[in-house]
Amino acid sequence: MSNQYVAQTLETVKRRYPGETEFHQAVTEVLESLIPVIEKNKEFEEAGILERIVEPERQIIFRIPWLDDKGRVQVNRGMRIQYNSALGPYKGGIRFHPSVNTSIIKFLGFEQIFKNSLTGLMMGGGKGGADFDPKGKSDNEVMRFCQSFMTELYRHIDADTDVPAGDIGVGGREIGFMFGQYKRIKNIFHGVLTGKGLLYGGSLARTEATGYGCVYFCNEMLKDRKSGFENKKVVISGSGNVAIYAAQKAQSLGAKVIAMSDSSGYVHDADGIKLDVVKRLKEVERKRISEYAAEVKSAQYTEGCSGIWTIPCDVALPCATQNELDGNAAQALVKNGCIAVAEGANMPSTPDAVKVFLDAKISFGPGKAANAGGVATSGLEMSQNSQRLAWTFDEVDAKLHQIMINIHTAAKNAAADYNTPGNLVNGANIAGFIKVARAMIAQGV
Ligand code: NDP
Ligand code: 2IT
Repeated sequence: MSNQYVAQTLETVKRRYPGETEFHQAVTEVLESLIPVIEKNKEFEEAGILERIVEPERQIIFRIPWLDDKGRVQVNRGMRIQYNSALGPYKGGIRFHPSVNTSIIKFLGFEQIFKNSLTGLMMGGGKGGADFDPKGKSDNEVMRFCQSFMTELYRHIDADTDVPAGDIGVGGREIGFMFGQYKRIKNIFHGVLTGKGLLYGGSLARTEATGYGCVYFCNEMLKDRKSGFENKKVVISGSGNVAIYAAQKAQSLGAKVIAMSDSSGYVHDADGIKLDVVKRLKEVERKRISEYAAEVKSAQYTEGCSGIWTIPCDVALPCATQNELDGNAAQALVKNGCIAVAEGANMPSTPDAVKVFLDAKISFGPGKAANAGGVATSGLEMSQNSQRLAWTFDEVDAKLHQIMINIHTAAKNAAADYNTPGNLVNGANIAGFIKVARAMIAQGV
């Protein structure tokens, strides 16, 4: 299926931003799945919605100078892309990783628009980051870096303007340092960041939310197949925030998690991953996943990441990074009997892999739907901060669970309405897009 308006918009994006491959990939997937919507609703083309929605409202790129422990000057590059504010303040994480560039932050910011729309909460889309590598840095170095990052960023954000949170390389420690610097400069204590510590305005269940939400979403997909997590073998890539809490929730629903990874390699533990060991190694000691196999005799460690998808499993949850699961990996999963894949990470499956999953008619939950529980719970943190109240873990978790059920239903219904029943890629893109597009029309050009 092709459409001239969609094709022209894609061509403009590629011409204007040459070489931004991840950004092109994300825009191509969304725009192609919107073709039936664009053809049925002429007002979107008349209002120029596509050419407006692909272009960020604002991009801020800045220098981050800081002093390392030896007193040497270091310089990183930071950015915040304020993508779309039709539904609320810009909202989305900050990533600290050496690979960060405008292509990656723009693909993430673009996806975030539709993800945030799917949550049903009042949040626009944005993303930020820096090419800083927290690995091997002391706590003091991380603190000085975070302070320098916020010394520029503070003037562009606010609780009702743009509310950043964590992503790869940014967890509770980094959010604490950034919050402290914001408060020092602005002399305001309010919810300008989410994922804060529980002592100073954080929400219970935000740490668990992305992983839990991904499993809640996957559970809905499994229910549609008259199945569930009980006794399922689950492979999870990554061993960071999302992966750890996806594993925890899957185990609590009766699944056996048999493999996890980091950017160096993966561990396979046929007896079932001992999550207390992973949590200590990763959350407390900041060590490599290879250490797990050194401690746990039933586990084997393999160097390199892609082999994890050749381990036979019923459910796969890619929770590490973009394009970590390619067409060959997808074929291996399908051949080995995998029935469901839910993306905890953003865009972890390549377009080839997505095609393999959809063609094989296994259940496939795309990231902007399946991992929306993190930002949804950030939205709940914003609500609690505005009210100056704190809800219990169970209250937040119940709201998160219901939001994930609602997102699944919305994506499923949109897929069916536009003649691709079961295709949650189309369904999530369509359901997320329509709300943003209608809000943009209502607010004028
Ligand atoms: P963390 O930094 O906590 O963990 C990231 C994990 O992924 C680590 O195990 C890391 O390994 C691995 N990883 C990172 N980069 C690569 C790479 N290039 N190749 C292989 N493995 C890699 O981040 P999160 O768990 O927060 O984020 C994981 C994914 O989930 C990302 O795609 C993020 O955008 C997405 N996400 C996160 C949300 C959140 O609330 N945190 C919400 C929604 C989505 P290593 O330690 O070796 O680098
Ligand atoms: O990709 C994501 O949705 C996140 N990193 C979480 C964003 C947020 O604002 O909580």
